[in-house]
Amino acid sequence: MDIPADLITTVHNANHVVFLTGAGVSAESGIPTFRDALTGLWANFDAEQLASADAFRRDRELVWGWYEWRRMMVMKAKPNAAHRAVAEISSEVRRVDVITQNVDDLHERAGSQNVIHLHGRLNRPVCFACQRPHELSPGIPDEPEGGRRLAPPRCEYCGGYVRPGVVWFGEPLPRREWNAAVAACETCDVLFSVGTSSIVQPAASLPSIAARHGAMVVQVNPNWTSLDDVAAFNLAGGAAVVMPALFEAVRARPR
Ligand code: BJW
Ligand code: ZN
Repeated sequence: MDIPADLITTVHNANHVVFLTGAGVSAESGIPTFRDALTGLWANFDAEQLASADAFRRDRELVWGWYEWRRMMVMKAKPNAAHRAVAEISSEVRRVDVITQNVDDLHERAGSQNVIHLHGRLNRPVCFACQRPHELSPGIPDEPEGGRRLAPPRCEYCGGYVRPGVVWFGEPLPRREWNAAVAACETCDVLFSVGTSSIVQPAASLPSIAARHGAMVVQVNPNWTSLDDVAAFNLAGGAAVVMPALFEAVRARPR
């Protein structure tokens, strides 16, 4: 993968780089992207239909079972070369912020610090009624593999049902995370949008915020997205190939 010389120079001279990541960054760890067709036991379901509070109210065992199956898949998965390159580039740039839409913890497990999770996390469930955090039992859950439905635990404080600690359609993003993401985009020199379809708002507006404040926007994605028209560079390829190539090119450039 050839990285354009102008881009290497810009990253090399940057004080502050933001990575905005989506499901594509974890694809090469074996985690299906959100808009990939569901497979196996879940082939007859549509992720967009399962990721809402209404869906949970309608059929909480179906929704909880789906999220437990995904949590199990993430626990078994390993960070890939893209997660590692994002973590390693911190050694080359004064300030790096990782803003992710992903609900997995693969950036953290690759060594990135202070990852901003815009859409919550699979491993931080909360009570649907009182929002208090719920402690999960340790280890990899084994039940969801057997079937698609699973009863959610009950809240130890109020007896309500426990729900996944993620942001569903129609719900506001966590205020602190959103504010931190906007602030980072307003001051960065370069923003990389990696492996996201740039469809879901408000996360999809972050590259434009960065561009308005003078940052160079770069996209890493094997497929077309609406960001193609905004980005100064489109690096068309898988994140686990492009990101290590970028890191190596920046590191190899003499100071
Ligand atoms: C690779 C690769 C490789 C593959 N390497 N790349 C109309 C206009 C504007 C907004 C709206 C609208 N209608 C409705 C809305 C609002 C809605 C929205 O944006 N909907 C869109 C579908 C249109 N947004 C919301 O509801 C948000 N909240 C909100 O607006 O609140 C308002 C409010 C304010 C105050 C009070 C109350 C309410 C919340 C959005 C939450 C999104 N949540 C989800 C689910 C999280 C839990 C879960 O995972 O189950 O987050 S949705 C889903 O999409 C998930 C993802 O984080 C998010 C983004 O998806 P992502 O990461 O881009 O994945 P994909 O699959 O779409 O794309 C993968 C990409 O990777 C592709 O481009 C591939 O090409 C690429 N790729 N292999 C690199 N190897
Ligand atoms: Zn509760």
